[in-house]
Amino acid sequence: MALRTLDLFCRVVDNYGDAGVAWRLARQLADEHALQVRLWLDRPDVLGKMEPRLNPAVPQQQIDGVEILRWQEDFPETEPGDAVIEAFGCPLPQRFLDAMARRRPTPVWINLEYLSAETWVEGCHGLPSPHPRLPLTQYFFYPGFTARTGGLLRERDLTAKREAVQRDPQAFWRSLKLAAPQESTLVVSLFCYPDATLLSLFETWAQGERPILALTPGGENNPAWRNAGIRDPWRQGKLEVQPLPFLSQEQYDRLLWACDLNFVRGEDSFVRAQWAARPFVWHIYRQADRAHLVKLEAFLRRYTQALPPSAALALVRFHEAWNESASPAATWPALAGELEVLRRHAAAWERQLRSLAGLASQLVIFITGKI
Ligand code: TRH
Repeated sequence: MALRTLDLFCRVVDNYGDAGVAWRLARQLADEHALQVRLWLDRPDVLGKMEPRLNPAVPQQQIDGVEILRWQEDFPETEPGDAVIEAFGCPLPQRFLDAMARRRPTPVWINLEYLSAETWVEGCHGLPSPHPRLPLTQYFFYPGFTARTGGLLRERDLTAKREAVQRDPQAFWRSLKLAAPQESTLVVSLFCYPDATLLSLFETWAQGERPILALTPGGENNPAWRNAGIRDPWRQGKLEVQPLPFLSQEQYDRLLWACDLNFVRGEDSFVRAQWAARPFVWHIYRQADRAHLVKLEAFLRRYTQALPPSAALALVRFHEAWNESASPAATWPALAGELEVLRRHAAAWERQLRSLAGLASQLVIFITGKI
């Protein structure tokens, strides 16, 4: 049997990443794999921030071939599709699970996990987990950075779109109503968690030698910016800070492509920064017992493997400070001194990642093999 219909469930735990990843995946499955996709989302308002075409007040709507439905507590009787994906282990409604168990054939059921660069991921990717009561088996699907994982979300036309903006970013700057930055200016995008040491970072940049333009999309929603007193554009020493509104996901991608250095966070912007083929700094999502630092180290170990020792050290030290909410004053000069090396490395890393199969294609192949 062929794979035609798919239900994707997503609960927003926190922030934007859950909805952001689910939306990218849903669109890609519909667009590139011609699947009929239903995206069940408990917080359409969160997606509405990234997708201006979405009306969060409407419980059911169609965008880019994806049917977006508000996931309500009182779940309606629904015939499940050929495959069901729960994003990040969000428990499915009991009524829907019962319907999955009744369906013939039963849907292929996937738990799409969070991204990690840790080595154990390869051993867990694709493992089955039988339901304790119902005749259903769930499969763990792990995104990752190696051929033995589910890979990363990457649209077919991503490279071409990125290269077009990077060849000529003028139209993009105009679309943000910004003048094109001077060649000598280091253009930085900043997206981070509220515990970031922004004021120290800005003081360090203001006192540096190179002009820096810091663009801060969505800063108005982040207490870190409010604490740093950023509302309007301002200048100090070599630094100019330009607040930007929270951009659509597509515009945010372009911003990452157009900048020289991107500060990103969580999961989705972290992946998109890698596709931007430009240096980046990752503010990882904090977890209990400092588990996030193990993940950070695992990623940095992979990412820095092919870097000269001085650039690797500069990048690791800066990440340690940034993720421990320490002042970046001591670690910034070394990082700034390695930016050219890091730029070449980011391009090589992107090419290497691009040589692996993308997540949506791998998912379709995996599901088709189980149908
Ligand atoms: O918002 P996040 O912190 O999301 C996090 C992570 O996903 C984390 O792993 C998860 O556990 C937690 O949520 C619950 O960061 P992330 O993952 O980068 O998601 C941000 C999304 O917002 C991403 O899809 C890009 C998008 N975005 C825009 O569309 N416009 C913008 O202006 C900005 C700054 C982001």
